[in-house]
Parts: sequence; C-alpha cells; structure tokens
Amino acid sequence: MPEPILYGTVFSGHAHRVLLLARMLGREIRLEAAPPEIRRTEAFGALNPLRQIPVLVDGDVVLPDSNAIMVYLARRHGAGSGWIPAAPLQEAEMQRWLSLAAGELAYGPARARVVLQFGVEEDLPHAQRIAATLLAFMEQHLAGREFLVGTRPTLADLAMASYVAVAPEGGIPLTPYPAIGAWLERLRALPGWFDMPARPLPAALAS
Ligand SMILES: N[C@@H](CCC(=O)N[C@@H](CS)C(=O)NCC(=O)O)C(=O)O
Repeated sequence: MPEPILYGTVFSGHAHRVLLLARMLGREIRLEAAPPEIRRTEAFGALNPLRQIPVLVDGDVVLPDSNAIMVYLARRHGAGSGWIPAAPLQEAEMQRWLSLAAGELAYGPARARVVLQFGVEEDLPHAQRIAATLLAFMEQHLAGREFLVGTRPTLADLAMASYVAVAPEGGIPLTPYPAIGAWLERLRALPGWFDMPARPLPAALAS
C-alpha cells in the first residue's frame, strides 16, 4: 500500500489539524505541497473540484476537507481511542465544534490571518469581530474544563487549535483569554503535537 499523501501547505491550519491527528494516531502521512499554482491545475481539480486543501489520498481513497479527513482517520486507525467520543451527546458536542471550526473559526481567526499574512483581500475588521465573539465563547466554555468535550482530547480540540494558536498572526492577541492559553498548553504537551511554523506578527503585536 503506498504511503498516504496529504495535499496541503505547512501554513494551512486545515492541513495542520490533519497532520496533528495522524501523528497522534502514530500514522505517517506525507505532506505534498499544494500552493495556489498547483491548486489551479487540472490534476488537482480532479482531486477536489473546490480546489481547496487539504486533500487526503490514501490508496484508492481521495478525500477532501480537513474535518472529514479527521473523522476518516480516527475511525480507520483510532477505533475506541476516544478521538471521537462514543457517547451520543458527546459525539454531538464534538460535531458542534467541527461546525464552529468550519464556520466561525474559518471566517474569523483564519481569515484575519490570511489577510495580514498572505495579502488576501477580505474584510479584516469583520473577520476580527467574528474572532472576538468566538474566542470569548471559547474562553467561557474552557473555564473549569481541560478540553472542549469531556475529559480527554477529541477531534474538537484539534479542529479548533491550529488556527486559534496562530490568531495573533491575524492581529488577534490571545492574552485576554487565559483559559484558551492554558488549553493550548495542554494540547502542546500531548505526544505528537507540533506547532505550525511561526510567521511574523503584525507590527501592533510584535513588541
Ligand atoms: N472546509 C475546508 C476548507 C479548506 C480551506 O479553506 N482551505 C484553504 C487553505 S487553508 C484553501 O484551500 N483555500 C483556497 C480556496 O478556498 O480557494 C476544509 O476544512 O478542509
């Protein structure tokens, strides 16, 4: 069986969450760089007509979408491991965070970061307002909790952590959110964690 490949980039939080899970499951996945010029090719369009990364290619399986890939990997290689909670309510709570990761996280902290780091033309103040609402909610949710769902890390934590950790790169400081900071440190202490490569902070946050 050929080695699984993840089309992505090292600066994509969507790819990072998948690579984190793979490492935590003890599975090797090779990151294949798919910057914008690759995503415009016909070959990439055949993998994902939406031309987004990440896309997993695992033998005959071609699977786009970070959260879908995490569910696939956790079911395939981590059965009973707790990455997807077994209890119906906890699984639903995890799913709620995956929805937040595809919604408020993508349109808030992640979007603010692509504006400031990669020059994408989007509404920065709007993205930062979405981020503020999301982070205030997370801060309140994490007060007195170790992880987002239940008492151990689940896909919810990995789906949220990558872009929250680099929120300052989008001009969003994390200092007002101590419970989020403590949660990130707990995740960083898990075997297999690695940070995305850091990018320069915007001038207002760099001092
Ligand atoms: N829902 C998708 C979103 C992925 C996504 O937005 N990827 C970005 C890079 S981090 C991308 O490919 N953007 C290019 C585009 O949307 O055209 C997922 O979770 O994988």
